[in-house]
Amino acid sequence: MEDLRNKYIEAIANAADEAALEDLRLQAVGKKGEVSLKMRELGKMTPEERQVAGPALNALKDEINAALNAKKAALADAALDARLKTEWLDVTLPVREQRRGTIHPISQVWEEVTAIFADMGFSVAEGPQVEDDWYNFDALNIPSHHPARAEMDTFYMHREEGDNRPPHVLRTHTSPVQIRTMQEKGAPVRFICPGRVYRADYDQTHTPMFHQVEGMAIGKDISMANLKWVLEEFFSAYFGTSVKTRFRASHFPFTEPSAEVDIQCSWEGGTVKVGEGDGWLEVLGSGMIHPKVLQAGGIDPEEWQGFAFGMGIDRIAMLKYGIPDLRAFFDSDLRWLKHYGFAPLDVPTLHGGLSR
Ligand code: 2NM
Repeated sequence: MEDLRNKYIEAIANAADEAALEDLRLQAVGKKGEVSLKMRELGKMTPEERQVAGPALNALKDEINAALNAKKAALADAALDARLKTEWLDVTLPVREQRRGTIHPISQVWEEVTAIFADMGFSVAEGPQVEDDWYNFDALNIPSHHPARAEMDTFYMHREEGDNRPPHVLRTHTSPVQIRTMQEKGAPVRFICPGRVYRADYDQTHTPMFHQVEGMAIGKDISMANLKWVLEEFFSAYFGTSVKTRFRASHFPFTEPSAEVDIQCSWEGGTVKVGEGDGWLEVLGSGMIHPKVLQAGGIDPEEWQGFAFGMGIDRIAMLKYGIPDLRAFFDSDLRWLKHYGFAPLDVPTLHGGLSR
């Protein structure tokens, strides 16, 4: 019995894992284990022999079971220790640097423009980017045969075969929003429409999606004189310095008369500086809203008149912030955004400053 005890106690102490322990348990105290077989022999013994061997065998069985349980717990502890070593975490290390996003220059300029016009009493209107061709063209006095429809490189959204209704288009300007807003609000009215517009054009100075802000003011006696003041006020606030404008006669289907507007600038040293010098830079189209356009907006041209204008947000963003390449606006390059982007939560206002 002493040999049996030594054999198992030693084997249990040396067991490598739980599977080996289970094998030993079966060999020793399982149903057909060595200790169990010995216990079966008790019946053949004399009562005297049994009185000695019985308790001894029971004690041996208990000792082996205890050794098995203790070794099992020790193996589990060792496994946990090993795992904790590999999963060790140094909570005293400094945290990783927080990545902070920036406000895209287009978003910044969009907000700046909105703040300046809001200060002059203009509200903001928005509308769909997928438009009826009536709102995008007809309502703006651009008839179906007009070359502008082709020239504008419109993205047409063709209907299913056999459906002869006119196609939808991706709006080529924000003017359709102006028609919708005239219809909704009537006159007098004063608002701007900033937004994304689409033309199938891609080169150094054109992207197929870009940003525009158009504006209009309608009243009983609104004139080009009011337009000139509003635009000079706008550009001076936007560039932070007094800016002269120059109006040149032009033609648009939706305005009559029409004018292209240049802003004063200097061209010294290969860089453009707005608000100084005697050079000019074209940045805007404008005019008195055509009577047919007022009519399309549900406003009586015999009673009301007004001005309208349109300019590129991306373009004036490049001018103000010295951004040389238009296409970089839409590359989503984080290094570019870090360089040209603006502090989040630093919302442009006239009292707090348009930008930092
Ligand atoms: C421009 C140039 C000139 C314009 C016209 C209208 C409307 F809705 F009254 F017809 N909105 N915007 C307009 C006029 C836009 O962009 C270069």
